Amino acid sequence: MSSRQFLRLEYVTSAEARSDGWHDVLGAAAFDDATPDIRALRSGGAEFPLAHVRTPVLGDAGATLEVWRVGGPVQPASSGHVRYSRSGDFLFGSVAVPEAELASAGGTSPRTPLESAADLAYREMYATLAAAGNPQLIRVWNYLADINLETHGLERYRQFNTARHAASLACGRAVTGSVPAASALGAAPGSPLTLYFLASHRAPAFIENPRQVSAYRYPAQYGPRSPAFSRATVLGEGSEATLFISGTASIVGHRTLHAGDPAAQTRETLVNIEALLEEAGRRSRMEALRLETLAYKVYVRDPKDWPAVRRELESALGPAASVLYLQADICRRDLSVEIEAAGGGRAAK
Ligand code: 3EB
Repeated sequence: MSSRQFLRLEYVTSAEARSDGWHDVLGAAAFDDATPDIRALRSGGAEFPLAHVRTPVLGDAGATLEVWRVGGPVQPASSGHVRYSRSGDFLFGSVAVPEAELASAGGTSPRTPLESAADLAYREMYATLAAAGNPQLIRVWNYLADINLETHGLERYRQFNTARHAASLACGRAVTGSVPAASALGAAPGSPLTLYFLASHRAPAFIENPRQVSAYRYPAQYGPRSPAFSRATVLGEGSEATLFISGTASIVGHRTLHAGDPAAQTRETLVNIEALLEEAGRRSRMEALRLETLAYKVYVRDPKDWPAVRRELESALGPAASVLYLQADICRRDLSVEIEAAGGGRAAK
């Protein structure tokens, strides 16, 4: 049988999106204010889960969709705050939890509204996975408003880490080692906590970066609970492998390098990504993936840094690479840029 299915990633502008076929879309994320486009998609019969992420798109592409396609028929469903779809071995889900919904949950609650929202989102995500036969999380994207703002005595990114850690343990999930690739970024003020995720019944390879301390082993100076993510995951082997590179930044060991120099941060980040490509190739007998063949999402904190960041990427990847630039706050104040990537499968051939 081995009806091997491949995940295929595309970034499409909303203008391109209207003319596309949607039958093989497992799930998608819309960046920037794509609300009218979402309505058009829905009225056109598109039923796949769609995360709405409020991070401005840099440049003039306008609202952009990140589209994950599979080979076969897709079954959409929902449960609580989770909208999800399954196709063969894959599950894609999207969850949005407004913090205001949780703010009245109880005056004596020891949790902040964000912690309550993250706790609920993660529990519902894990419950969805459990109901689907417990596939493994491969990749999670997390977006939260005011990520660097301190409230209740703790930066909101650190509150998020506290809740992710607790909810994962409570649901019997790993917080070190076998943890998904991830990104965690800021979103426009007032945005609900928004996650989307990919899961599979096959276990991925969990890849760490030899140049970096594993995020789940960060020392306590970065917050009371460490972020629970792997530097990358690889699903499948050889020419059928798909590589998911987590949000990657100018961090060596556990320290930020090149604070205040976005071009140098971009170069250091690319060195980290190359180290991950090498590790992934070694660990999963993948065809050597080259930097130029991946699809990238680049988060720039300050739009004025975008030209410098783009110059570095164009010189490293060439002009033809697939790169979506977004404005987003990053989880350490001294980071100006963060880059995630995915690639492989058929596209790598
Ligand atoms: C870092 O390397 C940068 O908390 O899920 C990157 C990817 C980062 C994922 C997360 C955080 C997360 O620590 C920040």
